[in-house]
Amino acid sequence: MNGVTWYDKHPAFIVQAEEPFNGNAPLDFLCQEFVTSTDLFFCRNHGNVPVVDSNSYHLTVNGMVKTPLVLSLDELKARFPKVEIMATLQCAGNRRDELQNVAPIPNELPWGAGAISNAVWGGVRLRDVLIAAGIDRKAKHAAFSGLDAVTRLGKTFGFGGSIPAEKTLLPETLLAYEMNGQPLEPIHGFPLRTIVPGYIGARSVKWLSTITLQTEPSDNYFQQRAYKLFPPEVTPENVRWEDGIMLGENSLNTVICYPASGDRLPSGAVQVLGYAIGDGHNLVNAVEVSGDGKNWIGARFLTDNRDVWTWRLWEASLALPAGENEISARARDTAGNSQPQDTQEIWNFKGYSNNAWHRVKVQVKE
Ligand SMILES: Nc1nc2c(c(=O)[nH]1)N[C@H]1C(S)=C(S)[C@@H](COP(=O)(O)O)O[C@H]1N2
Ligand SMILES: [Mo]
Repeated sequence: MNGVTWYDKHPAFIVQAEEPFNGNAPLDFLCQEFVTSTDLFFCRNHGNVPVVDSNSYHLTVNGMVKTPLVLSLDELKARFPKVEIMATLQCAGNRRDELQNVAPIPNELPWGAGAISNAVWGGVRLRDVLIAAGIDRKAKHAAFSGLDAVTRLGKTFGFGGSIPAEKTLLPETLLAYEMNGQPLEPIHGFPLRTIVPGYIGARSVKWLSTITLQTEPSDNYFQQRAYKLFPPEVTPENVRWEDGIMLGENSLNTVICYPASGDRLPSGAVQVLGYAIGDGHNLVNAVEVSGDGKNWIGARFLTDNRDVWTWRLWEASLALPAGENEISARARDTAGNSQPQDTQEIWNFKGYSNNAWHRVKVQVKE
């Protein structure tokens, strides 16, 4: 694999799977940039990367609207004002590997803590498009469908999912055609994707083909089966899919990006670096770090952005004794929410939403 770069990704990019293509930046790269460079932005795909011709491409808006729309990319750009929003995408499977240490989670990617990245998205407000189509106030959900081909349960279909109608009308929810000032890369959804700030990455549907306004959530596999949360006692054998919670907003999370587990560090103060992300409604306003699980110190935020859907990078300096040390990090938000201490209580058989305190074990030299 050395020397091979996939989809114009950085040589340091860690490829989790080649087909479908999944990968992320090393954590020490990730925490160095507030806005992640596109070549380090994580990729999460469930099917192929479709090659879409932007000249013949069109977006369909249908369902509970007065005037269904079929828009080319040029029409979309000409009819609606362009806006830019900075938003962090996090896959609900971020940090699954720690849940897999509690009990096996077969057939799911063993994501570390790198399935998250931050970008500036350019596009039009979904709200503007839905107002132009005349959204019916009885519509409760907007269902999105992509042009890729995913096979599940013997059927092949485009990846899809939905968000509540209220979220479609908020100014941050976009139909994005640009990422970090450039047209979307094919791997990130060219020519158009949804960006749903504050929500799990799965609702930011790439290669967007259709938006359908309806009374119920999407019937797509990725809304009805995958990306649902179950209690720890539920297994693939006894699951009743309709009982799961459809994931929407992110959960409050923080991760130590540097040092990494297994690092051998010189004696003296250790600089600890990481990211924190809120639940989509409340701002993360405290990150605490500990070397012994008892004494905690406050981290310093390195970034000023206070949008609730944008991550915050932080730094702390920790004095550690020689020998093995476990560094822990935890965050709180302006509503007083905190994170669960351990992975056991939040383990779930699909491996989603791990937001337990993050821990790394390091060796400090004499
Ligand atoms: N059409 C389509 N959209 C998709 C996906 C996909 O497989 N197909 N994956 C989703 C998931 S689970 C995540 S976390 C984000 C990842 O976006 P990225 O690959 O641009 O980082 O895209 C979402 N949109
Ligand atoms: Mo995801």
